[in-house]
Formats: sequence, structure tokens, C-alpha cells
Amino acid sequence: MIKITHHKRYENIKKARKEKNIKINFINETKDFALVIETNYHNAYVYKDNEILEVTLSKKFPYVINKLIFPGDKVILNNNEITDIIKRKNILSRDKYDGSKLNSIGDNKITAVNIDLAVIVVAVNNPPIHPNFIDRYIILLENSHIPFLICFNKCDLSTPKEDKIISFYEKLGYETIKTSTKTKEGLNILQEKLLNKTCIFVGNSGVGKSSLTNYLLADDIIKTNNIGDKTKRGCHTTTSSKYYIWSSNSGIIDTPGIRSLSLKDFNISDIKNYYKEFIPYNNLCKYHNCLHYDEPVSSCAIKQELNKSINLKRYESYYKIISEIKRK
Ligand SMILES: Nc1nc2c(ncn2[C@@H]2O[C@H](COP(=O)(O)OP(=O)(O)OP(=O)(O)O)[C@@H](O)[C@H]2O)c(=O)[nH]1
Ligand SMILES: [Mg+2]
Ligand SMILES: [Zn+2]
Repeated sequence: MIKITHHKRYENIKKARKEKNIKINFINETKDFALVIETNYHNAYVYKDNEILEVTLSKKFPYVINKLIFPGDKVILNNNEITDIIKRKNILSRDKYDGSKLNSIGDNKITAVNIDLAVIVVAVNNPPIHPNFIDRYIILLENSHIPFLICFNKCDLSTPKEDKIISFYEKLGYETIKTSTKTKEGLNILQEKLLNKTCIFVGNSGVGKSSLTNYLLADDIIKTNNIGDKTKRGCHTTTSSKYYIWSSNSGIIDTPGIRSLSLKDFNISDIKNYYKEFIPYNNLCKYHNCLHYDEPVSSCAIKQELNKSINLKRYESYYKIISEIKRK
């Protein structure tokens, strides 16, 4: 017997999909749904009536499960088979979001769906803060219409240098919170903010997403990523997104840390609108389509504000994104 490899199987599925021109009908919300907590290649785990069930996907969908269904999805079951998917309110995808993708299929860059609040988890130290990364997540989440807050975790490791960065984001008007899973600082406040919502932790690897999830679960059930010891680096790193119900109406999705976040599919002229402090100046440049990039200082209101009302580091993070889109 010839063993069909995963790759081969996926190729076959793709071919079948093309031939049949499959379209998925997402249905309107009904009461009797199951909540998807984890999806794999062959099966998924869902939560229904206080029970966790292992389910598969109805053969009517020519898809592998984790390309079609994501944590946070609400699905209809028939004999432990998923037969329908309920329309999504939003999706968190690492690709540029656009409305038509809301009920999209076959996109493996989707992390989760139906999110009430995203928490950008940043470690104050170890790994060091990368403000560029925060800026990129802000753009992605605002573009996806997902409310968010910035959680500066490991604040037990904070020095005045990091405190300055934290207060910078606070002053810009973003909701921020300082936490430490070591000293427990801020954890009650975080918990209150997450109550009665479906929330998601996103961010780099090793910043403490799983440790915060463990705190909410009041149990050490998820292995965390010990980055202290170089030889074991990443050995307990989270490898797939998973939904945990930590209180009757409250869910948290723990996600694998990512290394970088590309925004190269964004429209180049949209980026400046996501930098809050640019907004009063965006229309004061000599050219209405100024990208504040290679235009001369004399014609660019943003460049004239550098080190005044516009922080140089923020401008550099903007510049880097524009360079990447141009290089595409
Ligand atoms: N000092 C300090 N260390 C922390 C804190 N929170 C988590 N850590 C440690 O940081 C390391 C990484 O924590 P994780 O929770 O695994 O990080 P993660 O974001 O889930 O990492 P990935 O799953 O790889 O994305 C572990 O060794 C934790 O013990 C904190 O508040 N202070
Ligand atoms: Mg983790
Ligand atoms: Zn300009």
C-alpha cells in the first residue's frame, strides 16, 4: 500500500476544492453551537455543555480542519462532526485583514476568530522591549477592528529606561497595564479587564503569555517557555493557539510567540494614519500624498516635527515599515 504523505493529501484536497469550486456557507448565529478550542490537521477539540469533545470535519468540506476552522469559531455538530460554521465577527490574521476575508477559507495565517479583546504582551526585559513590534501589532489590530491593550509583563525586571517606554505608550493614549507573574503585580487588574470576554494573548516568544494564562487558570497546567537556560531555549514554547475557559463566560486564547510581523501587504499610504501622533500633521506637508519618506524636510511637516512632537524612534519604526512595503 502506498502511504499518502500529509503534503500529498493536502495537494489532493486543494485539487478537489478547485474542481468542485467549493464555497462555504457561513450560517447565522444559533444557540446550539460548540466553541472551538483547538484545531489540528485531522481533528479539533470543542467545548459544548461543559464538556470537551474531540470532533472531525464533515466530508462535505474538502479541507483539513486547521485550514478552515480556528480557535474561537462557533460550529454546529452532528454526531461529533462539524457540519456548519457560524459567521465570524472578526478574524486575527497575520496577513492584511480585509472585509472579504472575514469568512475566509484555506488561510493558514489566521490565528483566531471572534475576539473581544487582544492583549499585546511585551516583556519589559528578557527578551528586551522592541517598540517596533508593538507599533506593528497596533496597526494589525486596529486594521482588524479588534480592541486591544498593551500588557508590559515582567515588570519586576524594569529599569528607568523601560519605564520611559511604557509611559510613552501610555501618553500616546493606548491602554497599558504593567504585570509580573513573579511578584503578581497587576494580575488582578488584568483579570478584571479580561472577565466576560474572549481575549487573546499575542506577542514575541518568551514574554510570558503562557505564564499569564496559567495565572488565569489558577493552575500550572501549561508548560511555559524557560528562556533562562540557553541550551533549553524554547523547549516549552507554545506551538499552537489554544482557547482556555477560565471562568464561566471568559475565554483566553494563548498563542505561539512570533519572531516578526510583516505588514508588507498593507497599502503604503494607509500606514501613516495608524501613527496617532502623525495625524495632526499628515495633511500639512507640501504634497497631499507625502509619505514622509524620501521627501525633503522642507516639504514634510512630519520630518519637521521630529524630536519635537514626534518621537524619533516611532518615526524610525514607521520608516522601516514603509521601506519593507516599497521593497515588496
Ligand atoms: N521575571 C519574570 N519572568 C517571567 C514573568 N512571566 C514569565 N516569566 C518567565 O519567562 C519565561 C517565558 O514565559 P512563557 O510564559 O513561556 O512565555 P510565552 O510568551 O508563552 O512564550 P512562547 O510560548 O514561546 O510564545 C518563563 O521562564 C517564565 O517563568 C515575569 O513576570 N517576570
Ligand atoms: Mg507560550
Ligand atoms: Zn510628509
